[in-house]
Amino acid sequence: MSDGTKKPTLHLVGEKMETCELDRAKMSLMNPKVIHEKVEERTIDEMAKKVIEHCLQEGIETIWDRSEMQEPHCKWCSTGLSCSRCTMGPCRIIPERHRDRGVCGADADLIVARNLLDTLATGAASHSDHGREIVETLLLVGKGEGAGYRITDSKKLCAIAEEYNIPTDREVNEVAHDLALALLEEFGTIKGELGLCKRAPDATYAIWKEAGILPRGIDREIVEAMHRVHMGVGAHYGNMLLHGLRTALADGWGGSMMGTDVSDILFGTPTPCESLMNLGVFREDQVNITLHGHNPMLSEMIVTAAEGEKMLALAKKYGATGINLIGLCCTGNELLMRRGIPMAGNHFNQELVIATGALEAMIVDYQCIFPSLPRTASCFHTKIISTSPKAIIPGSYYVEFSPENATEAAEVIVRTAVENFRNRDPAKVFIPGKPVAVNAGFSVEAITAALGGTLQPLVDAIASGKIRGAVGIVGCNNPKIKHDFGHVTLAKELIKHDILCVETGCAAVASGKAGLLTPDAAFLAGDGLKAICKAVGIPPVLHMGSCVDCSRILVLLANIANILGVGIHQLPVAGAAPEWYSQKAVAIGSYFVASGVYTVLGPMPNISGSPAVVDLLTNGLEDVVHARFAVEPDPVKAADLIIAHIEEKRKALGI
Ligand code: BF8
Repeated sequence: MSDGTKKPTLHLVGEKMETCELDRAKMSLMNPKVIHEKVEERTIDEMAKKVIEHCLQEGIETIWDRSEMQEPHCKWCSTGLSCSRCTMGPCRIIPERHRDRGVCGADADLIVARNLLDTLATGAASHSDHGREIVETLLLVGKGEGAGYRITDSKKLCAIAEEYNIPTDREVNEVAHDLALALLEEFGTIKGELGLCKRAPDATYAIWKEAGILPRGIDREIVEAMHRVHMGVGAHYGNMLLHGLRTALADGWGGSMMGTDVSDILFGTPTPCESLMNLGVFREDQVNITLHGHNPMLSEMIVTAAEGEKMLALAKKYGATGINLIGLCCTGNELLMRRGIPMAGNHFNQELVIATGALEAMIVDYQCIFPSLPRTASCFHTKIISTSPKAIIPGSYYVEFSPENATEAAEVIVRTAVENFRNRDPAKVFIPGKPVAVNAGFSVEAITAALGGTLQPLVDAIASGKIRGAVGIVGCNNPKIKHDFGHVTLAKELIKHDILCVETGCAAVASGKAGLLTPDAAFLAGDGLKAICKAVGIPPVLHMGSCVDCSRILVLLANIANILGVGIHQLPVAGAAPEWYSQKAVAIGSYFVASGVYTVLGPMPNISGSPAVVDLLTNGLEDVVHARFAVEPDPVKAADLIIAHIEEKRKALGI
């Protein structure tokens, strides 16, 4: 945490970036047919198609161009068979050349497992460090030093405090102070286990105990994972990957869960709301600001600053009619869930928003932010403003943001954006169309309230077969899968078969852009799910938040399992990450599986160089945690796998 005593100022990091122009002639982009084919193979997002076409015509580089330039990908790295951890190497396993061990003696199984554990721990660290920053802000509020922040949901504060045996019959700030300390303690606790794991059903908890994967502390598991991947420590692939499950559980039932819960305490627990989505949310007559990244600590303060009279007056002085805040990726999901702020899109929309030519500033904190955004922005007047000392981006403008200087920093940032409106070139503005309606805000509390204060009606609907089961569709975009195609096709297939979808992250945004997040989308569902959606007034695909909010899915499953008196692994449910790319997604998929949820991945992880590792993850884990991974890039076939799994679980439960 920064000391926050310095007055926030804005400065350019390094030099302004050179533009990112494509060599159009070399890439055959002078030919409209080539452009059309490229657009069609890149995305199903209709607004994105128009902007991608515009980018190709103008020669503006995007993720898809860079992906093409990287092909063919290294086959050793793609299969996990390369290791560059130490200077005895780097090494590659090439059996046909009799290179079946690295210099240190590690074989294919170990190299693959080490790489995977490293990837997973990176993801768990990212979520958990985000969670820690939120809890540190709660501590400041508890101390009366959290200028600009306050407790918004004191009911949730007290409910969680009670889980930690913290007395609640006192001032909320005192409760917040003690809860923050109890949660921070979980990062390095010597209690031997994480308190939030007690939310799991008894049967699930018992499985973790039996398997030796009950997490002992958030930082501890991540540090131990890093220790195990050092040369000469972990030598058994299975032993290493079991620790991976423990690390993932520390994320899902620890760091991520805190990120969700404490964000709710500080900024409000989401309730159902209506908003708009896709690249059509830009306003030609207003100052447009996108909020991109993950931590609501920053974005909530930007919203407060942008809503103030002072900034509105400044916007008007420069000829704008107002300030239009727009969400992207998980920050966008946080703002949509709690404040109904419109969203431009998900991961692969982040460059396209700049190419609208109508973006005054993109404000970022960390995670999933392309380091090349300042290059894209250099084609326009857009300012990329980075804010976290952990993620300073060359070519961006930087304003250091901390909870202590939040109000002032937010004002500097919004002012910079507003002042940039006068630099917009109207000739470059390209807003591709109109946005679609979405409903969001489905926290566990909101779902429970919509059902009359208990999840029993949902359990009854599942038991009667009106709803066959539920699937958490989560994760990213990946150039190996057509943008949004995996998410949307899978969700449509599942709801057609009366399976309720609960979604987070970029998956939820894909569904939103495709029109699945409205009660009207129930017409695409099977008769049973359609009837429930109509009776309750909910969409067949529920937006449950950002990626740390995958912890909401865990709590939902735990609550359903507790009503039925079973473990999570017995429920007719599944997880899916049809377009995942990130280390964080590996952590999420792993804590889903470790919690008992069969999980189908779209893109294959970089592990195929070890059949033993593949077999452990897709079969062997069944004996350990009663769940496993599957990999199926075709979303229709993935739906078939999930439907078969759900029917099998229903049969076992006798429903
Ligand atoms: O954490 S879904 S691309 S934005 S990693 Fe990133 Fe993936 Fe989107 Fe949010 Ni999650």
